[in-house]
Amino acid sequence: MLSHTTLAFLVTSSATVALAAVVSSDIHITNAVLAPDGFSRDTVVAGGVFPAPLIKGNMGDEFQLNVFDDLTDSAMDLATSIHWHGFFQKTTNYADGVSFVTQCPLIPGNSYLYDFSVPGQAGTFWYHSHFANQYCDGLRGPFVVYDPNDPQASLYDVDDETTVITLADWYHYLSTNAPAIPQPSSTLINGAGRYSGATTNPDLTVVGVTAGKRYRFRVINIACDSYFVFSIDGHQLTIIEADGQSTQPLVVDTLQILAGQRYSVVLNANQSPDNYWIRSIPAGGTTTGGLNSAILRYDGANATDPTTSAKTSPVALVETNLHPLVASAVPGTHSPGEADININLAVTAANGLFLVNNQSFTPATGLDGCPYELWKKLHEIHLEQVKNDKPSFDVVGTLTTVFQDIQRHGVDPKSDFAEGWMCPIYKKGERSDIANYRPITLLNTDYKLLTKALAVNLGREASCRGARSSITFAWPKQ
Ligand SMILES: [Cu+2]
Repeated sequence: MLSHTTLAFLVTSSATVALAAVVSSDIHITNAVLAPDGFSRDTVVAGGVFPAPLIKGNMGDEFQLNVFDDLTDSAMDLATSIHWHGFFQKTTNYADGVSFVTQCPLIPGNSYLYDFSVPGQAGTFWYHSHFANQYCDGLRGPFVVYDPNDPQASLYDVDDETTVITLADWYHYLSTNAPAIPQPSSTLINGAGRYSGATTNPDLTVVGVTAGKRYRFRVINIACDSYFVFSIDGHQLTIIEADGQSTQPLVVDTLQILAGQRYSVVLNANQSPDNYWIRSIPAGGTTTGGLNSAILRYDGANATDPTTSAKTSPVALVETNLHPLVASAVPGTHSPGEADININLAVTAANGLFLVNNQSFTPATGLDGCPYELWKKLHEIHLEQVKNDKPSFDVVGTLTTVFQDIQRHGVDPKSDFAEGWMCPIYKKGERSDIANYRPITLLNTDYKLLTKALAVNLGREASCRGARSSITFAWPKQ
């Protein structure tokens, strides 16, 4: 059967918003050895599985997703952050999850509470690591916001975790070892697939249906790179949603779906109870030997591979034929170049970089962005701790150097650290004293010991107050 892990949720009613709820969950990011296509590799995953567990809620809900960085495998990235793909995050940028843009990444042993609401948004979304290329190592999963008053509810009978279909590319090397032009080793449908040249053929995903019922399949391309042409033998697909936008129903045989895109399609299980190939074909791919495939199995059908064929002249999705269910007003005159303000974006490439109007994004480094140098140092210290249970080098000396560096750069702590991460340390009874210090956030309670050591060394008393698992050390200004 289709297997989707669903996060254990704590859902509580909110007194302030009618019908809205708070959806709370702890999400642990860990390293795991997985073999979704039969080939074992180290991964970075949420909840220990690929794809990551389904997160679900209803339109208008508030999500409180507490992400824990429990990573230990330094062959891959140890820092992390999570982006919730498709949500507007109006007034909640801090929950958007983009490392070095809207937040500093988490480092091992820390957690970060992503707290956001999704007013007016319902449909099919997903979530993934937004630190370097880490999501290619496995940290990606589905996110569905149901509309209890879905205007298209009459078009389908089943819409639950069994009808979520994730399409992924999969790599047999770590993202940290990827070649300049990565090529996927296989593709996975709901976390199962086969690769070319394998000596054993692992089981493919089976999507079960009952004859006479109509299913809302939420198809999500969670690939790092690949696009897929998706189809189900013997059945038409009625598209009713694209990327969180309800659409007027559009009947197709196949649809091309690019990385990050989502479509809801209604499948009417109106064929004879049997097995049918589900195909998700990347560029240049085939479905020979069960590659890029899963199985649609009717109740009562034998547990065997399908013998069906793809349609020879399928009706493919033409995106311009898709129209929103409810037209939204568009400002300006509805023709090219007639907007109130026209902004030209010339996208080019040079020296391996993409450029927009001749500019390329440069991630913030050093103390101008995230306190990267500090972050790296703390990271090293933490690694030492992970390995040895206690640091094997001169912690006080190292931290002193780091702090001096920071002092030299004149970092404004307010702009460098989200306030919620602060847990100020100050001399007992001298809270106002903090103004004379540059607080440095030493993430994780593990650093309490280090901080105390340093505090003792400096003859200062260390204490920690605050809700989060971070600790701030105040270094005196000169
Ligand atoms: Cu995304």
